[in-house]
Amino acid sequence: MSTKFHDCKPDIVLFKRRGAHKLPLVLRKCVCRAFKQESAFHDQNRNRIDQILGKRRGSKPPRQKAPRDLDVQLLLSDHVEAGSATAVASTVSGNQNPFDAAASPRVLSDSQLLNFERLGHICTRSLLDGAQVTALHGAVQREADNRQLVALSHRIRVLLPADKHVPVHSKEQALRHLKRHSQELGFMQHFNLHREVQLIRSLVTSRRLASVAAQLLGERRVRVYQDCVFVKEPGFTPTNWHSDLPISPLDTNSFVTAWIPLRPLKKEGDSGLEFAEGSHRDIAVHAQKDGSSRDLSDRGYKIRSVGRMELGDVSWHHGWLLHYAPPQPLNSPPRMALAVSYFGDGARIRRAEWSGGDCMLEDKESYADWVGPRPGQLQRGAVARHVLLPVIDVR
Ligand SMILES: O=C(O)CCC(=O)C(=O)O
Repeated sequence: MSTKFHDCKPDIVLFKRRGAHKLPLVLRKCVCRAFKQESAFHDQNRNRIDQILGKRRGSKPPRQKAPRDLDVQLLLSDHVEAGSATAVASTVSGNQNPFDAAASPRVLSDSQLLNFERLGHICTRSLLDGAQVTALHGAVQREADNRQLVALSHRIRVLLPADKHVPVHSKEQALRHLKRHSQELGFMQHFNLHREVQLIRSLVTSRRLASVAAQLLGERRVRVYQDCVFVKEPGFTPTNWHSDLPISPLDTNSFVTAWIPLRPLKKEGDSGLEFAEGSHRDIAVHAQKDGSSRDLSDRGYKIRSVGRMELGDVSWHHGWLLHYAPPQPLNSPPRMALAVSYFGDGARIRRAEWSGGDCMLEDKESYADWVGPRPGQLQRGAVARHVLLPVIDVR
């Protein structure tokens, strides 16, 4: 990357005039670095230039630096190299959020950003403190135990819409019904625990987590779309290939999910995520009949598993990236992962339903409170700004 900035120099003026946010992230970083280096060059050589021009040092008041484009300032202060971490960290000083108290925001490397752009996923190792994840596990487990029947009714509504009124009396009865009538059990889901549990709210609104989302998306403000706990009990079937954005009501490309296993996951013998690399850039795949094309064998994607994950590791995938998870083996304990999805502030709600239709059902539970015709809800086409979509400003 560092040898490439010269190529970008002529674009600097254009870049400033047009607004950095309209360029792809990798190009923005490249141009931004060129801009930084160009300014440093002028600062270092100003005395020499003044001598050549016959000017005497100190004879004139020092020249004011030209005010920089706001986006450039953001990229510089947000930027990944030494020194910038302090700038980012200073914005969180005094913050009581326990996840931010434990560590300052993680600054992503160029190769992580590039991998996310090209492949659609990355894993940030040890992003969270292991002991905090263990505490989260306890809090999530308590909620999940209380909500099991709600989650199973939701699963019946999604997988067997015609049976949506079937009463759910017990876990065993609901699982029997699902296994008898659907091939696809996959998981149980618990949505938006951050609305109930302070520790989870602290995590999803922490700069520790949200600043990674913002860097990956090239945003300065991100909103929490939802959190969702995915529980896969031993013997639960695969999570089918899908991408997250068609299931959401948002009209955006700026969407990322942090997937946080709540116990360490083995490479073999646990149901970790697998990704169809580059599929987030494959527009043609969405022209398939169901919008998600479950048979990927002829599309040439490289399938990559997230592999072993330790406590505190976080896997990130783009909203259009196709992903899957294998069955949870019978001889492994349940696998529980907290998925937190963020989107760039300013996204709108899609005007029309996604043509895939039924896949909208899965997240409906999550967004039903803020999308709709009732007072206080957002209409289609509106900017998705709502008290139920917490915003995090990572500047
Ligand atoms: O944990 C799983 O099995 C599915 C997770 C998922 O699809 C997601 O986080 O987007």
